[in-house]
Amino acid sequence: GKYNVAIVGAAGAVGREMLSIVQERGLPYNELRLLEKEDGTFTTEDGVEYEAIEATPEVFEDIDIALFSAGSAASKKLAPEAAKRGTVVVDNSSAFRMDPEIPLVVPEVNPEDINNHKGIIANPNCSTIQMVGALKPIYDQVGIKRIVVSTYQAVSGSGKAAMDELLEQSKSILEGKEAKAEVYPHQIAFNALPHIDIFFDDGYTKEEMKMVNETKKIMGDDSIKVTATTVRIPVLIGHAESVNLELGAELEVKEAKELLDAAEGVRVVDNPEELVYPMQNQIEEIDDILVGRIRKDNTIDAGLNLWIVANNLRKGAALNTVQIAEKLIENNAL
Ligand code: 11C
Repeated sequence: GKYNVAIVGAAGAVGREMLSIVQERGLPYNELRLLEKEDGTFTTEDGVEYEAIEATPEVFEDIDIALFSAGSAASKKLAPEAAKRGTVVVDNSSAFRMDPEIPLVVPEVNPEDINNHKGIIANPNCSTIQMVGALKPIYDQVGIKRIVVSTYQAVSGSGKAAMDELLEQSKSILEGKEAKAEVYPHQIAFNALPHIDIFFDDGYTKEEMKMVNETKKIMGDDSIKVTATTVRIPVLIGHAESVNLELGAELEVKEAKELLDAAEGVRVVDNPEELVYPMQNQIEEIDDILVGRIRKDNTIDAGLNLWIVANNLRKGAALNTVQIAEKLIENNAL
């Protein structure tokens, strides 16, 4: 069968990726309805002009699957309206992720949770997706007691305006002019900001707590200890993560590589002799989660260090939502 599919927030950084991935992967749609804050057109990087219509509750009437990436406020308002009308929503915002009634899914990690939906499925945060995707095969083999993660995140995680800001600031600075900061509280060009999303009273940021809480929910294991430091760096696309693990049992580097290489959606890029390791400037067209710098942490009994890189707009967002939609269709779970 064919399905009516909607993309909410189609003109945004993630929405545009959804649009191209839906077409690229051949999601069997009948109509692809592009929705935005208001009626209008937008042009993608390949020069194609698209028309978007205003996202109102009524436009979901005949929609089977809606991919949402228009921010939490839009999701909170419109996702329940869509679900009420029989649409299955795959929501990329943080609005519903920690709701115990709503599945939070990475298809390579917890595909079975898809079938428990009541109209809304949440897509995890980008930095969480790439971490759990890489850690799942290791977790299944030896268990994971504790995760210490530091991130190096691209500005596209904040949307298109932040990408423009990085480019404009870089240009201004190279021309000896003043750099204007609007999206971020400080200059991001030639800088690193240890601050993503809002701060809580205990000093952690919301991005850090997403990594802690979403990891436990997706892995279905509250006993995993997670501590995170999330940092914005002047890269356009691609998040990197330094991950230190305390495992349930010893795992040799060779075995870790074999496990990761065999896992769906994961690729080992690790050959220090040839100076080969995952890098953010190689990730623009890549769907896989890349893992390198795999080495033992000999300061603890069963320690392992990894460097994980993925495309935050694709696997971290748009691709994962489309993969959830594919599973919904495959499982007859609409
Ligand atoms: C960032 N992780 O890189 C964020 C973007 O919870 O969906 C995604 C925010 C979210 O800024």
